[in-house]
Amino acid sequence: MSQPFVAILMGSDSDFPQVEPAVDTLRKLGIAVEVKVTSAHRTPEITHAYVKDADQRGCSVFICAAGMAAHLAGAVSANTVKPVIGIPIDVTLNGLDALLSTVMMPGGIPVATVAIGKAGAKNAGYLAAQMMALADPALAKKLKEDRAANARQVQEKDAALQARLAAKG
Ligand code: RP5
Repeated sequence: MSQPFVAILMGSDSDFPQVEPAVDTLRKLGIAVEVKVTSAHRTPEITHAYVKDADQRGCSVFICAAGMAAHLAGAVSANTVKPVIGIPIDVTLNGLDALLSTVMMPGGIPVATVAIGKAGAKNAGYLAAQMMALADPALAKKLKEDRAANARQVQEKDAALQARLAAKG
């Protein structure tokens, strides 16, 4: 059986700077990733064919990023019953256009929509990993360790801030 992987689709290569944290997060957790530029509007047939093919090859979760009238996540969800996570990209209107286009799906075709831009992309990576961890105890352990490391970093930052404030008197 082929290795499970996450497919990250984006509507344009111009989306990549905001999508990159999703790639980094998944790679940090040791999850295989495929990244593809394909558009719901500009390359609908290629998008459809890729989703069907990736689904059959063992894609566990699809992450879809698009800006403006962002229909990519919805178009992907229409063609698979694998979980689909949508990242609204900030191109125009501060990303609000993409947020509403991604999140407001009709009943029966879900898209789990994360925050606009880079923070959303990071969370898309974590959310996909958490979904995969339901059937992968080793991955669940990595995620718990990652959370603990994050908490330690916050505590260290707090300690540094307290030290700076104390030094000011
Ligand atoms: C969307 O249109 C893409 O996802 C991108 O966010 C936006 C603009 O694309 P480019 O004109 O930069 O290729 O479909």
